[in-house]
Amino acid sequence: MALTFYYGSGSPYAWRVWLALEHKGIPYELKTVSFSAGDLTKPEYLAMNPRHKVPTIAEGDFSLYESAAILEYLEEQYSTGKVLFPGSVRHRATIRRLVREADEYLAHALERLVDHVLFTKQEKWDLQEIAAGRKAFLEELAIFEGYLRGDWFGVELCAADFTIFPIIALCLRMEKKKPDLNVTGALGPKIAAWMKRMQALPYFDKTYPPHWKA
Ligand SMILES: N[C@@H](CCC(=O)N[C@@H](CS)C(=O)NCC(=O)O)C(=O)O
Repeated sequence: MALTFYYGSGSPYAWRVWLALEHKGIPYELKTVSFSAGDLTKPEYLAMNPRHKVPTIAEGDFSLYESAAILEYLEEQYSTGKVLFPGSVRHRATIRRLVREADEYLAHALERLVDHVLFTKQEKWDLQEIAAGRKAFLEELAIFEGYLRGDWFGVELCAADFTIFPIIALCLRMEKKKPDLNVTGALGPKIAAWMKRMQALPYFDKTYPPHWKA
């Protein structure tokens, strides 16, 4: 049964799922929702996802939301030869820990900045709050810099890479609105080189948020 992927451009959580679908080579139908047109609060969407967020996947009458759970589902449901949780039991547990840490700490730090920079009008910016948010994000990034021992966050490219990359990419994207945020200049050397490896993945451009290309 064909998988439908409900996606919203710019969502780091939806981007994670898109990268995972492409990595595993799972066929899917992409449905891009419009935040501004209220697609997420339409009854048919709320029936699949009462939290009115992207991503959601659906296969017939089965639907699933929460990006971390979706990656686990894709891994168990689709044996394509490409895995999201490679390695030994301990390696796979470490990937799950990294996904959890990325959602619990790095994404929380990002969302604080998103609220203050993207979702607040420029004339109402609280520069002290933004500076504190930047500091908190960079402190988190330093921890993740320490976790990167090889080319990827796992023994191979894995769910943790697909989770962490979009979170950092959205933070860097905010520099378009506030250039002196300058998180790019504060990236550690290992994360900076890893981001280049992610950007070189054959399906990277396909998954790049469409409205960022404009
Ligand atoms: N924990 C969720 C977060 C999803 C999320 O926050 N999605 C945002 C976009 S980044 C959204 O759809 N927001 C729309 C809304 O809340 O109405 C996941 O990992 O899937």
